[in-house]
Amino acid sequence: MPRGYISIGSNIDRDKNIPASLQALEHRFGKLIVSSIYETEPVGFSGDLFYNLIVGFDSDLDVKEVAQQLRQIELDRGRTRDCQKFTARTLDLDLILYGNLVLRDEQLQIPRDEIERYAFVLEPLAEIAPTLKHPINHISYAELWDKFDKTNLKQKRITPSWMLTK
Ligand code: PH2
Ligand code: MG
Repeated sequence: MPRGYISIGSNIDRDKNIPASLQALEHRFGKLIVSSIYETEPVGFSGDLFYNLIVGFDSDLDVKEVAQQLRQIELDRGRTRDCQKFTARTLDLDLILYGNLVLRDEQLQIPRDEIERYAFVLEPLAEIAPTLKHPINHISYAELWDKFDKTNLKQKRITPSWMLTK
């Protein structure tokens, strides 16, 4: 059964949308492996700070079906699909990895290039899957994070109050 990893981000109503997304993901995919939450500066635009995290899950669903479920959870959280990558969002759920699958078509890119490009994806991924290797370059996420250029890095681990009561 492949293990998938989802990158989660929100910078609108994040203290509502992140816990709601975790509940919805657990409902659909069962037990989750959940990273710490990182508070991050928006990359590519200016605006409110994000919460970003990564969750892992095990599933036998087809990858397209998983992606469809993620789109539905985003819509349930009031996401509008205006196709703007660099804008504020209530909830962004990106499937970044699905086992060792390598897939590129109009809808899906697995593994997502963002794993190596963005600290808000790589740091939480390295936290929960340090020894796992990237399916294309075969380098572990711990090593990729170790080598990542951290100058001007604007993110920190935080513990929102709703996490303490979980
Ligand atoms: N997502 C983007 C663009 N910029 N910046 C942060 N900090 N976190 C994100 O999740 C994010 C972003 C496009 O999806
Ligand atoms: Mg995204």
